[in-house]
Amino acid sequence: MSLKDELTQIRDEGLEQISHTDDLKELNDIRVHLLGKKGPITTALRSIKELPVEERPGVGSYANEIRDDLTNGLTARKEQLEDAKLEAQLESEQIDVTLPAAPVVQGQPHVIQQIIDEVVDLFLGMGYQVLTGPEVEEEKYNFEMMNLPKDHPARDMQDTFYITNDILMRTQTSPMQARTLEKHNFEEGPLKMISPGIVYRRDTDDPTHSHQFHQIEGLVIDKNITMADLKGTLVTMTHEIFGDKFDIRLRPSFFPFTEPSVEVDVTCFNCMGKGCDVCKHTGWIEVLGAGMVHPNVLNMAGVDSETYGGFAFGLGPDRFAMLKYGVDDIRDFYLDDVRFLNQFVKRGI
Ligand code: FA5
Repeated sequence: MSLKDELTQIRDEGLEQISHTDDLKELNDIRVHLLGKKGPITTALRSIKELPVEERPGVGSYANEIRDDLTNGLTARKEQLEDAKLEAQLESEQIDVTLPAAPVVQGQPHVIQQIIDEVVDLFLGMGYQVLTGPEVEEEKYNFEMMNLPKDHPARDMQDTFYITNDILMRTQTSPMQARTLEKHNFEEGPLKMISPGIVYRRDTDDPTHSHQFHQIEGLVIDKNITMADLKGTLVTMTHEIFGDKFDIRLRPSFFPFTEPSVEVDVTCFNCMGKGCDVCKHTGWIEVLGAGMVHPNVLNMAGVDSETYGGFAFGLGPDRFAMLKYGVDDIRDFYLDDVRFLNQFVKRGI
Protein backbone atom coordinates (compact mmCIF):
# COMPACT_ATOMS: atom_id res chain seq x y z
CA MET A 1 0.00 0.00 0.00
CA SER A 2 1.34 3.44 -0.95
CA LEU A 3 1.91 5.99 1.80
CA LYS A 4 -0.92 8.12 0.35
CA ASP A 5 -3.33 5.21 0.58
CA GLU A 6 -2.13 4.52 4.10
CA LEU A 7 -2.86 8.14 5.04
CA THR A 8 -6.32 7.94 3.45
CA GLN A 9 -7.05 4.80 5.46
CA ILE A 10 -5.85 6.47 8.68
CA ARG A 11 -8.25 9.38 7.99
CA ASP A 12 -11.23 7.17 7.10
CA GLU A 13 -10.80 4.92 10.12
CA GLY A 14 -10.09 7.92 12.36
CA LEU A 15 -13.26 9.76 11.21
CA GLU A 16 -15.25 6.55 11.71
CA GLN A 17 -13.97 6.22 15.30
CA ILE A 18 -14.71 9.89 15.98
CA SER A 19 -18.27 9.63 14.71
CA HIS A 20 -18.93 6.56 16.86
CA THR A 21 -17.90 7.88 20.24
CA ASP A 22 -20.43 9.53 22.55
CA ASP A 23 -17.98 10.28 25.29
CA LEU A 24 -15.83 13.41 25.57
CA LYS A 25 -13.08 11.63 27.44
CA GLU A 26 -12.93 8.87 24.85
CA LEU A 27 -12.88 11.53 22.10
CA ASN A 28 -9.84 13.10 23.74
CA ASP A 29 -8.14 9.66 23.86
CA ILE A 30 -8.81 9.29 20.11
CA ARG A 31 -7.29 12.74 19.48
CA VAL A 32 -4.16 11.87 21.44
CA HIS A 33 -3.88 8.55 19.61
CA LEU A 34 -4.39 9.99 16.06
CA LEU A 35 -2.46 13.23 16.28
CA GLY A 36 0.04 12.51 19.04
CA LYS A 37 3.81 12.04 18.61
CA LYS A 38 3.46 8.27 18.49
CA GLY A 39 0.32 8.39 16.33
CA PRO A 40 -0.06 7.02 12.76
CA ILE A 41 0.18 10.46 11.06
CA THR A 42 3.46 11.33 12.74
CA THR A 43 4.76 7.89 11.88
CA ALA A 44 3.65 8.32 8.24
CA LEU A 45 5.25 11.79 8.04
CA ARG A 46 8.52 10.38 9.35
CA SER A 47 8.60 7.79 6.60
CA ILE A 48 8.29 10.51 3.85
CA LYS A 49 12.05 10.77 3.83
CA GLU A 50 12.19 7.24 2.45
CA LEU A 51 10.22 8.31 -0.67
CA PRO A 52 11.83 9.53 -3.90
CA VAL A 53 12.56 13.26 -3.62
CA GLU A 54 10.00 14.32 -6.29
CA GLU A 55 7.12 12.56 -4.46
CA ARG A 56 7.89 14.01 -1.06
CA PRO A 57 6.15 17.45 -1.37
CA GLY A 58 2.91 15.94 -2.69
CA VAL A 59 2.70 13.32 0.04
CA GLY A 60 3.73 15.90 2.66
CA SER A 61 0.95 18.29 1.77
CA TYR A 62 -1.52 15.36 1.58
CA ALA A 63 -0.50 14.32 5.09
CA ASN A 64 -1.20 17.88 6.30
CA GLU A 65 -4.64 17.74 4.63
CA ILE A 66 -5.38 14.46 6.40
CA ARG A 67 -4.31 15.95 9.73
CA ASP A 68 -6.61 18.96 9.09
CA ASP A 69 -9.52 16.64 8.22
CA LEU A 70 -9.04 14.73 11.46
CA THR A 71 -8.61 17.92 13.52
CA ASN A 72 -11.81 19.37 12.02
CA GLY A 73 -13.65 16.10 12.63
CA LEU A 74 -12.50 16.04 16.26
CA THR A 75 -13.52 19.69 16.84
CA ALA A 76 -16.96 19.23 15.27
CA ARG A 77 -17.67 16.08 17.30
CA LYS A 78 -16.45 17.74 20.48
CA GLU A 79 -18.91 20.61 19.95
CA GLN A 80 -21.71 18.15 19.23
CA LEU A 81 -21.04 16.16 22.39
CA GLU A 82 -20.71 19.29 24.55
CA ASP A 83 -24.00 20.64 23.20
CA ALA A 84 -25.72 17.31 23.90
CA LYS A 85 -24.28 17.24 27.42
CA LEU A 86 -25.57 20.76 28.14
CA GLU A 87 -28.96 19.88 26.68
CA ALA A 88 -29.23 16.80 28.90
CA GLN A 89 -28.19 18.83 31.93
CA LEU A 90 -30.78 21.53 31.20
CA GLU A 91 -33.41 18.85 30.75
CA SER A 92 -32.61 17.08 34.01
CA GLU A 93 -32.30 20.25 36.08
CA GLN A 94 -35.49 21.81 34.79
CA ILE A 95 -37.39 23.81 37.47
CA ASP A 96 -41.15 23.97 37.27
CA VAL A 97 -41.85 27.43 38.60
CA THR A 98 -45.58 26.72 38.62
CA LEU A 99 -45.27 24.02 41.33
CA PRO A 100 -46.66 25.09 44.74
CA ALA A 101 -43.91 26.32 47.06
CA ALA A 102 -42.94 24.31 50.13
CA PRO A 103 -45.04 25.67 53.00
CA VAL A 104 -43.32 28.20 55.26
CA VAL A 105 -44.01 27.66 58.94
CA GLN A 106 -45.69 30.82 60.12
CA GLY A 107 -46.08 31.87 63.73
CA GLN A 108 -49.25 33.37 65.10
CA PRO A 109 -50.47 34.99 68.29
CA HIS A 110 -51.54 32.66 71.11
CA VAL A 111 -55.29 31.99 71.14
CA ILE A 112 -55.77 34.13 74.28
CA GLN A 113 -53.85 36.96 72.65
CA GLN A 114 -56.14 36.59 69.63
CA ILE A 115 -59.18 37.16 71.89
CA ILE A 116 -57.48 40.15 73.55
CA ASP A 117 -56.66 41.60 70.09
CA GLU A 118 -60.27 41.15 68.95
CA VAL A 119 -61.63 42.91 72.06
CA VAL A 120 -59.05 45.69 71.87
CA ASP A 121 -59.73 46.25 68.14
CA LEU A 122 -63.44 46.53 68.81
CA PHE A 123 -63.01 49.10 71.58
CA LEU A 124 -60.42 51.06 69.62
CA GLY A 125 -63.08 51.34 66.91
CA MET A 126 -65.47 52.76 69.51
CA GLY A 127 -63.00 55.49 70.47
CA TYR A 128 -61.47 53.94 73.60
CA GLN A 129 -57.80 54.42 74.46
CA VAL A 130 -55.74 51.32 75.28
CA LEU A 131 -53.60 51.53 78.42
CA THR A 132 -51.39 49.07 80.24
CA GLY A 133 -50.21 49.16 83.84
CA PRO A 134 -47.77 47.43 86.20
CA GLU A 135 -48.24 43.80 87.22
CA VAL A 136 -46.25 44.46 90.38
CA GLU A 137 -48.66 46.94 91.88
CA GLU A 138 -49.04 49.12 94.93
CA GLU A 139 -51.54 47.88 97.47
CA LYS A 140 -52.97 51.41 97.39
CA TYR A 141 -54.13 51.09 93.75
CA ASN A 142 -55.07 47.41 93.81
CA PHE A 143 -57.28 47.71 96.88
CA GLU A 144 -57.41 51.00 98.80
CA MET A 145 -58.36 53.30 95.94
CA MET A 146 -60.76 50.67 94.65
CA ASN A 147 -62.80 51.21 97.83
CA LEU A 148 -61.29 48.23 99.62
CA PRO A 149 -59.77 49.60 102.83
CA LYS A 150 -57.42 47.44 104.90
CA ASP A 151 -59.17 44.58 106.71
CA HIS A 152 -62.21 44.91 104.43
CA PRO A 153 -63.66 41.39 104.23
CA ALA A 154 -64.07 41.70 100.43
CA ARG A 155 -60.25 41.49 100.11
CA ASP A 156 -60.70 37.79 100.73
CA MET A 157 -62.49 37.56 97.36
CA GLN A 158 -59.09 37.86 95.71
CA ASP A 159 -56.39 35.87 97.52
CA THR A 160 -53.22 37.82 96.99
CA PHE A 161 -49.48 37.24 96.41
CA TYR A 162 -47.88 39.93 98.58
CA ILE A 163 -44.29 41.01 97.96
CA THR A 164 -44.17 43.43 100.91
CA ASN A 165 -47.02 44.89 102.97
CA ASP A 166 -47.47 47.62 100.39
CA ILE A 167 -46.45 45.87 97.15
CA LEU A 168 -48.25 42.95 95.58
CA MET A 169 -48.89 41.09 92.33
CA ARG A 170 -52.04 42.77 91.10
CA THR A 171 -55.11 40.58 91.54
CA GLN A 172 -57.15 42.44 88.92
CA THR A 173 -56.73 45.08 86.21
CA SER A 174 -59.08 47.38 88.19
CA PRO A 175 -56.16 49.40 89.69
CA MET A 176 -55.88 50.85 86.19
CA GLN A 177 -59.20 52.59 86.90
CA ALA A 178 -57.68 54.53 89.78
CA ARG A 179 -54.41 55.22 87.92
CA THR A 180 -56.28 56.56 84.88
CA LEU A 181 -58.87 58.56 86.84
CA GLU A 182 -56.07 60.31 88.75
CA LYS A 183 -54.51 61.55 85.52
CA HIS A 184 -57.49 62.24 83.28
CA ASN A 185 -58.40 65.84 82.50
CA PHE A 186 -62.17 65.89 82.03
CA GLU A 187 -62.07 69.34 80.47
CA GLU A 188 -60.55 67.64 77.45
CA GLY A 189 -63.45 65.18 77.14
CA PRO A 190 -64.86 61.96 78.58
CA LEU A 191 -62.67 59.07 79.75
CA LYS A 192 -63.01 55.89 77.71
CA MET A 193 -60.28 53.34 78.26
CA ILE A 194 -59.60 49.67 78.01
CA SER A 195 -56.68 47.98 79.78
CA PRO A 196 -55.59 44.41 79.02
CA GLY A 197 -53.01 42.64 81.17
CA ILE A 198 -51.95 39.75 83.36
CA VAL A 199 -53.18 39.32 86.93
CA TYR A 200 -52.26 36.90 89.74
CA ARG A 201 -54.23 35.21 92.49
CA ARG A 202 -53.46 32.53 95.03
CA ASP A 203 -56.22 30.44 93.46
CA THR A 204 -55.74 26.69 93.39
CA ASP A 205 -55.42 25.71 89.73
CA ASP A 206 -58.45 23.80 88.49
CA PRO A 207 -60.30 23.51 85.14
CA THR A 208 -61.66 27.08 85.38
CA HIS A 209 -59.05 28.75 87.62
CA SER A 210 -55.41 29.58 87.11
CA HIS A 211 -53.07 31.41 89.52
CA GLN A 212 -52.04 33.64 86.60
CA PHE A 213 -54.55 34.76 84.01
CA HIS A 214 -55.58 37.70 81.85
CA GLN A 215 -58.11 40.43 82.40
CA ILE A 216 -59.34 43.32 80.32
CA GLU A 217 -60.60 46.31 82.25
CA GLY A 218 -63.01 48.77 80.69
CA LEU A 219 -63.88 52.21 82.07
CA VAL A 220 -66.14 54.97 80.76
CA ILE A 221 -66.64 58.17 82.78
CA ASP A 222 -68.57 61.20 81.63
CA LYS A 223 -71.74 63.10 82.48
CA ASN A 224 -75.05 61.21 82.17
CA ILE A 225 -73.70 57.69 81.65
CA THR A 226 -76.29 55.07 82.59
CA MET A 227 -76.50 51.35 83.03
CA ALA A 228 -78.14 51.16 79.59
CA ASP A 229 -74.79 52.36 78.12
CA LEU A 230 -73.04 49.54 79.99
CA LYS A 231 -75.49 46.94 78.72
CA GLY A 232 -75.35 48.24 75.14
CA THR A 233 -71.56 48.12 75.19
CA LEU A 234 -71.48 44.56 76.54
CA VAL A 235 -74.08 43.37 74.00
CA THR A 236 -71.97 44.84 71.17
CA MET A 237 -68.86 43.08 72.51
CA THR A 238 -70.67 39.76 72.93
CA HIS A 239 -71.96 39.84 69.36
CA GLU A 240 -68.53 40.76 68.04
CA ILE A 241 -66.64 38.03 69.90
CA PHE A 242 -69.16 35.17 70.02
CA GLY A 243 -71.66 36.00 67.25
CA ASP A 244 -75.13 37.50 66.93
CA LYS A 245 -76.90 34.45 68.31
CA PHE A 246 -75.39 35.03 71.75
CA ASP A 247 -77.22 37.15 74.30
CA ILE A 248 -76.23 38.49 77.72
CA ARG A 249 -77.92 38.57 81.08
CA LEU A 250 -77.09 40.92 83.98
CA ARG A 251 -77.35 39.48 87.49
CA PRO A 252 -77.14 41.59 90.67
CA SER A 253 -73.81 41.07 92.40
CA PHE A 254 -71.28 42.81 94.64
CA PHE A 255 -67.99 44.52 93.95
CA PRO A 256 -66.70 47.15 96.38
CA PHE A 257 -65.78 49.49 93.53
CA THR A 258 -69.13 49.49 91.70
CA GLU A 259 -72.67 50.26 92.82
CA PRO A 260 -74.85 48.71 91.57
CA SER A 261 -72.73 45.72 90.55
CA VAL A 262 -73.56 42.92 88.17
CA GLU A 263 -72.23 39.61 87.03
CA VAL A 264 -72.64 39.23 83.29
CA ASP A 265 -73.62 35.91 81.78
CA VAL A 266 -73.44 34.91 78.11
CA THR A 267 -75.67 32.31 76.40
CA CYS A 268 -74.15 28.85 76.96
CA PHE A 269 -72.11 27.88 73.87
CA ASN A 270 -72.89 24.21 74.39
CA CYS A 271 -76.71 24.25 74.53
CA MET A 272 -77.43 27.78 73.23
CA GLY A 273 -79.63 28.49 76.24
CA LYS A 274 -81.54 25.22 76.54
CA GLY A 275 -79.69 24.04 79.65
CA CYS A 276 -76.95 21.42 79.88
CA ASP A 277 -74.22 20.12 82.18
CA VAL A 278 -71.73 22.78 81.08
CA CYS A 279 -73.99 25.65 82.25
CA LYS A 280 -75.40 23.69 85.19
CA HIS A 281 -78.77 23.70 83.41
CA THR A 282 -79.17 27.48 83.57
CA GLY A 283 -78.53 28.18 79.85
CA TRP A 284 -76.01 30.89 80.85
CA ILE A 285 -72.27 31.10 81.61
CA GLU A 286 -70.70 33.83 83.73
CA VAL A 287 -67.98 35.76 81.92
CA LEU A 288 -67.35 39.09 83.58
CA GLY A 289 -68.01 41.49 86.42
CA ALA A 290 -69.26 45.03 85.87
CA GLY A 291 -71.19 47.92 87.39
CA MET A 292 -71.55 51.66 87.80
CA VAL A 293 -68.35 53.11 89.26
CA HIS A 294 -68.70 53.72 93.01
CA PRO A 295 -68.63 57.43 93.97
CA ASN A 296 -65.88 56.67 96.52
CA VAL A 297 -63.59 55.48 93.70
CA LEU A 298 -64.17 58.72 91.79
CA ASN A 299 -63.75 60.95 94.84
CA MET A 300 -60.55 59.21 96.01
CA ALA A 301 -59.03 59.78 92.56
CA GLY A 302 -59.98 63.48 92.68
CA VAL A 303 -62.96 63.27 90.32
CA ASP A 304 -66.18 65.03 91.37
CA SER A 305 -68.72 62.21 91.70
CA GLU A 306 -71.57 64.74 91.77
CA THR A 307 -70.79 65.74 88.20
CA TYR A 308 -69.22 62.62 86.70
CA GLY A 309 -70.11 58.98 86.73
CA GLY A 310 -69.90 55.94 84.52
CA PHE A 311 -69.43 52.23 84.21
CA ALA A 312 -66.60 49.75 84.50
CA PHE A 313 -66.20 46.11 83.63
CA GLY A 314 -63.53 43.44 83.99
CA LEU A 315 -63.52 40.35 81.82
CA GLY A 316 -61.36 37.27 81.65
CA PRO A 317 -60.20 36.56 78.08
CA ASP A 318 -59.00 33.10 79.16
CA ARG A 319 -62.60 32.23 80.05
CA PHE A 320 -63.76 33.89 76.82
CA ALA A 321 -61.41 31.61 74.87
CA MET A 322 -62.78 28.56 76.74
CA LEU A 323 -66.31 29.58 75.84
CA LYS A 324 -65.62 30.53 72.26
CA TYR A 325 -63.80 27.29 71.45
CA GLY A 326 -65.47 24.91 73.89
CA VAL A 327 -62.23 24.19 75.79
CA ASP A 328 -63.07 22.59 79.13
CA ASP A 329 -59.76 23.08 80.97
CA ILE A 330 -58.17 26.54 81.25
CA ARG A 331 -54.76 24.96 81.94
CA ASP A 332 -54.60 23.64 78.35
CA PHE A 333 -53.91 27.20 77.21
CA TYR A 334 -50.69 27.42 79.21
CA LEU A 335 -49.08 24.09 78.29
CA ASP A 336 -47.54 25.44 75.06
CA ASP A 337 -48.46 22.24 73.24
CA VAL A 338 -48.43 23.20 69.55
CA ARG A 339 -50.78 20.33 68.69
CA PHE A 340 -53.38 22.02 70.91
CA LEU A 341 -52.55 25.59 69.88
CA ASN A 342 -52.50 24.86 66.12
CA GLN A 343 -56.24 24.28 66.31
CA PHE A 344 -56.62 28.03 66.67
CA VAL A 345 -54.56 29.07 63.65
CA LYS A 346 -56.15 32.10 62.07
CA ARG A 347 -56.11 31.17 58.39
CA GLY A 348 -55.18 33.85 55.96
CA ILE A 349 -53.42 36.31 58.29
C1 FA5 B 1 -62.85 41.19 89.18
O1 FA5 B 1 -61.69 40.87 89.11
C2 FA5 B 1 -63.28 42.61 89.05
N1 FA5 B 1 -62.12 43.45 89.10
C3 FA5 B 1 -64.06 42.80 87.77
C4 FA5 B 1 -64.78 44.10 87.69
C5 FA5 B 1 -64.17 45.16 87.04
C6 FA5 B 1 -66.02 44.26 88.30
C7 FA5 B 1 -64.82 46.39 86.96
C8 FA5 B 1 -66.66 45.48 88.22
C9 FA5 B 1 -66.07 46.53 87.55
P1 FA5 B 1 -63.71 38.76 89.30
O2 FA5 B 1 -62.91 38.32 90.47
O3 FA5 B 1 -65.11 38.18 89.21
O4 FA5 B 1 -63.87 40.28 89.18
O5 FA5 B 1 -62.92 38.40 87.97
C10 FA5 B 1 -63.34 38.87 86.70
C11 FA5 B 1 -63.20 37.76 85.64
O6 FA5 B 1 -61.87 37.26 85.66
C12 FA5 B 1 -64.07 36.56 85.91
O7 FA5 B 1 -65.38 36.73 85.39
C13 FA5 B 1 -63.33 35.48 85.17
O8 FA5 B 1 -63.62 35.57 83.78
C14 FA5 B 1 -61.87 35.87 85.37
N2 FA5 B 1 -61.24 35.12 86.46
C15 FA5 B 1 -61.35 35.31 87.79
N3 FA5 B 1 -60.58 34.45 88.48
C16 FA5 B 1 -59.94 33.69 87.56
C17 FA5 B 1 -58.99 32.61 87.62
N4 FA5 B 1 -58.48 32.18 88.77
N5 FA5 B 1 -58.56 32.06 86.46
C18 FA5 B 1 -59.05 32.52 85.28
N6 FA5 B 1 -59.92 33.53 85.14
C19 FA5 B 1 -60.38 34.10 86.27
